[in-house]
Amino acid sequence: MVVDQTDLYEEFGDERLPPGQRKTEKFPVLSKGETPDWNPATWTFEVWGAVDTRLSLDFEEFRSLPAETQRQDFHCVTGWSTFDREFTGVPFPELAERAGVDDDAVHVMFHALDGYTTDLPLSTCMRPEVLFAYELDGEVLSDDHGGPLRVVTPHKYAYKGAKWVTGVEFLTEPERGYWEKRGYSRTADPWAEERYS
Ligand SMILES: Nc1nc2c(c(=O)[nH]1)N[C@H]1C(S)=C(S)[C@@H](COP(=O)(O)O)O[C@H]1N2
Ligand SMILES: [Mo]
Repeated sequence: MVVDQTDLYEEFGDERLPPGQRKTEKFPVLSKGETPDWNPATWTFEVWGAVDTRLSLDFEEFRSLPAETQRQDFHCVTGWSTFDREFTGVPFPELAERAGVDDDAVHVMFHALDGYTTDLPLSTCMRPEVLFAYELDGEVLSDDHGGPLRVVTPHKYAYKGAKWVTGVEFLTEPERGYWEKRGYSRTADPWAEERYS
C-alpha cells in the first residue's frame, strides 16, 4: 500500500508547486561534496541526546522496523521540484517513540556520513511524512541519493532531509546545521518561500 502524501501542501499553500519552483521530470543529485563510502558491515544508525534509551541499530535491525511506502513531492531550495516520488522507510515518530524522547527536548539535529548536519524543531519532525528512507521508486536507494539511508521532508525544502543519515540527536536547545549556519532558512517552508534567513 502506498500512502499518498502529495496533498500535504494544502496545509501550507494553495498550489502544489511552491512559489518560485520549477517542476522537473528528472531527479537531480545535489550534494555539498562527494558521495561518501559506507560499509554495510560497520554501518550503524544511532539516536542519542535527550532520550530515555539511546538506540544503536545495524542496517538489518533498521530494516526490521515497521516501514511504509509514501508518495511524496520533493522541493530543492535551488528551485527545482520533483513530484510523485515513492519513498519506503521508517517514519520519524516511530523512531522517536522507540527512543522515548525527554519532555525537555525541543529540537533535532540530523548527522550524516559526509559531515552534513541539518536541524529542525522537534514539532516539525514528529510527522509521519518525515521518513528515514531506504528505497526510492521501488529500488534500493542509490548511493548518490543518500543510500543506504536518507531523510525526506516533503513539507520543507529538501536540505532538511539528510542523505547518508547515521544519527539523530535530540536537543534541549536549538542548534544550527550545515546550511542553516551558512544563511539558509532555519524553518525552510517552501510555500512561504523561506529560502534564506
Ligand atoms: N548528507 C547530505 N544530505 C543532503 C545534502 C548533502 O549535501 N549532504 N544536500 C541536501 C540538499 S541541498 C538537497 S536538495 C537534497 C538533494 O537530494 P538528492 O541528491 O537526492 O536530489 O539532499 C539534501 N541532503
Ligand atoms: Mo537543495
